Amino acid sequence: MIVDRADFPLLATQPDLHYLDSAATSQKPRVVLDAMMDYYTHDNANPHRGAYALSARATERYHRARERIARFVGVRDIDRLIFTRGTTESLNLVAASWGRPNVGRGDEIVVTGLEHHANFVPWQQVANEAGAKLVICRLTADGRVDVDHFRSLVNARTKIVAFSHVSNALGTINPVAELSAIARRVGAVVVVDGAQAAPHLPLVLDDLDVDFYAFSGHKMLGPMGSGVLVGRRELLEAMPPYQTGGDMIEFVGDERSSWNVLPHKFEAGTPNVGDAVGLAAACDYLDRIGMDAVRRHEQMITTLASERLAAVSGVRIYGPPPAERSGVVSFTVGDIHAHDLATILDESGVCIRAGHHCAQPLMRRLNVPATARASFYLYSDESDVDALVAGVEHAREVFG
Ligand code: C6P
Repeated sequence: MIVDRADFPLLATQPDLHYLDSAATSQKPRVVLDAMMDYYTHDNANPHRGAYALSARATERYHRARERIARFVGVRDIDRLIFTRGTTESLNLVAASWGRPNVGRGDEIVVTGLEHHANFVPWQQVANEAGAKLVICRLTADGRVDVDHFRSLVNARTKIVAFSHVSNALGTINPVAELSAIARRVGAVVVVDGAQAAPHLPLVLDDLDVDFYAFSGHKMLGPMGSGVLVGRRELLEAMPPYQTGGDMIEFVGDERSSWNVLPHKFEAGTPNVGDAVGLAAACDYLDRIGMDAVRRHEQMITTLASERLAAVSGVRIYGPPPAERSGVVSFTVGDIHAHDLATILDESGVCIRAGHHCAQPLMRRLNVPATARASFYLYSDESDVDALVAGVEHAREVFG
């Protein structure tokens, strides 16, 4: 553990809990809860609207939160950082506002077999509606994107390539720069699902040659309901709005309307200031620890968990070697169903996720109905690994 468990009220008050489901959502440090409480206690008003000091303060806090989060992910032009409800909404925004108007009959969209449904189904929908083709890149036996196959799929008909930076189900870290360079050669738009990367890897998005990058606040110590889309300015400016209503308009005529400037064009309605403030506080907390230290810690704990689990008879681990994975260990234990395993582990306070992890195309390719997934974060430690391994051994005894 590289942080004090006492920083996290839920973990501090439940000392016997082994929370190994941080890829689903992270626990929240007190500083995040305090920042939100402070906003609602002192500065809460509807921003951008009221002509009074309190509303101006709310507007200022929203703006400062955007600046802080942009700095955390290495984005200088803060207007290209759009607040959303999470990765799912960010990706649906791109599919609706860039995909629908730009993808036509005969075009192709390339995704990979690793994708979370949030980066698969929106593209499937765009393709089906447009009469375009969804092309799915193969994986290697150890759960990486087969880059040669990817290269062979990308051609003059490819309008969009969409892939995850880090797989939620296997933890595979994809070679973003290499994949985006392949897409660039044919002028395809590059969409990256960063839901499992932003919380765990140091990021400088200005240095990544991608058009859209999506992530969720709640997986990186921030509140649920906070999320981000970072887009290329020229594309965002040319795109129609995703939703219409208050805040996102410049002028509303009886027949036509015009749109506000970025980022407001894509933030219709009352903004979620409290959650943006909470996510900014999460960025402060993560930067104090240092994302390099977060990554090192997760590599250590994931390697330890993988080695210890692999030594249990019947355990099969999916995905690349631990050094090339984020803090995820996806595994099966003999014939024991992942849900039964999760139930047994829960009896000893070990929280893991079991199932298809919203990645059914991947499960089909792995030829398993479900896996058990333990996922780690900066508050995980060796006692969590001990409890996980003991629980798995116990499950083996129970199920013979
Ligand atoms: N994965 C998991 O347990 P939202 O729900 O919008 O915050 O994030 C969706 C999403 C998109 N892409 C990836 C790679 C993800 O991991 C997730 C969320 C959670 O793996 C819940 S299914």
